[in-house]
Amino acid sequence: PPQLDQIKERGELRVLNRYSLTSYYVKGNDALAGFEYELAERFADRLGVKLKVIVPENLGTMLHMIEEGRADIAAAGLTVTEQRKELLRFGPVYHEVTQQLVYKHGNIRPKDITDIVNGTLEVVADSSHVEQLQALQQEIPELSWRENKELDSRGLLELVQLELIDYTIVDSNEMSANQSLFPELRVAFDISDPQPLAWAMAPTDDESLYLEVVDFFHDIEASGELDKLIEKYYGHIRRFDYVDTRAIHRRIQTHLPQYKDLFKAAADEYGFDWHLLAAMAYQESHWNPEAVSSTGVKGLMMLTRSTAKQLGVTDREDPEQSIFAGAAYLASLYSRLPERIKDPDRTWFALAAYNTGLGHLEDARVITQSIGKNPDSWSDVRESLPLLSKKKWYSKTKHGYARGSEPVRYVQNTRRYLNIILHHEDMT
Ligand code: ILE
Repeated sequence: PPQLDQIKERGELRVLNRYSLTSYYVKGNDALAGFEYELAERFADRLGVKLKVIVPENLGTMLHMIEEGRADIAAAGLTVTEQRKELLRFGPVYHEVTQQLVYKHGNIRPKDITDIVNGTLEVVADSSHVEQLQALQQEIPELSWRENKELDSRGLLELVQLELIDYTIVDSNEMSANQSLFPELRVAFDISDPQPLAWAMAPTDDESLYLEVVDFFHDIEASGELDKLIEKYYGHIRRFDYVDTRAIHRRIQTHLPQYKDLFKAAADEYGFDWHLLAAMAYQESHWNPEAVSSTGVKGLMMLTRSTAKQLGVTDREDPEQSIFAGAAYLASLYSRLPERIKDPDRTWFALAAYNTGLGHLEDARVITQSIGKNPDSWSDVRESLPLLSKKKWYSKTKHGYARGSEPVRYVQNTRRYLNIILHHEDMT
């Protein structure tokens, strides 16, 4: 009989999981919790069977077990990677994460991957992190690392905390979930692009279980349950920390149509691509005209009170006023940049200035020049912006301290949203 019927006859769904704050853990009162655990529980309920969670001794064993069909599903925050796609069948993508290089505060912060070759780097054996390092090693042959078969991400974070190793790599969702346990640990930089997470199954000809999983994700997405779970487990993740692509796809359908004509009109007036204004507004407010932040910025384009005043805005929550003022402000920043900076860099500079102000951006450009890099290139200035939060650097600048990594993320996210919106338009 098909696998799905076998599971129902057996009365038990066998799910592989990992102990991790993002997938499976025991709460103080002995209750079981975890994003993956709760998802699996709902799926078992749907089939009318009991859930049996199995935690293999390590990730490599988990991957073998699922490949050989010794369990039904691996629901463990698994990254969908090229190598794994050859061996496993993945269900729908339910989340995206980046791989982050972690070090301990007080030690020197590595600026990029070449800075870590002299320290000890340890990662979970058989993980997506190993796959990423192997790819990076093609460019940087001296890159080396140890693979740990006993510890999971949390254990490796502990080793960094204890200074037994210098660095580890963990997924961004796990880093956020564990951050409060390890307040001294810091993310140095992302070592991967955003990568999808999904459940894994055996790649058999029998698709019965797979199709049920697809329906399940479709249903919990439509009912809003998936969102609630994501909010419950990842809700504390800060506004800039990750790009939730599922959410934007949904809001492109539910929210964007109401504002599209305003974006187009403002874009025409100020000479921008309307998709860019839409992407900024998404980054700013998720297209919620009443959005407010703790720093007092407000509305679709998240204008500060003073910017709004300068631009004659009487009601920051009014979508039309907000969009036109946001576009006008962006246009004025764009025009005040040095003539010789051409697009696309010019646009990215204007976006960065929208987030942090022209003064701080100028400071970062001065730093960029002082270290022999090109102050007119966004990819060079992007490297210098985070220095504005370091005393050694900001003490010498004109405008002083700034959380310089914010504009970098702002530009990065907005560009991602821009691509998604453009792509979406192509398909409709
Ligand atoms: N997402 C990562 C992977 O799939 C985790 C590594 C599970 C600890 O390899």
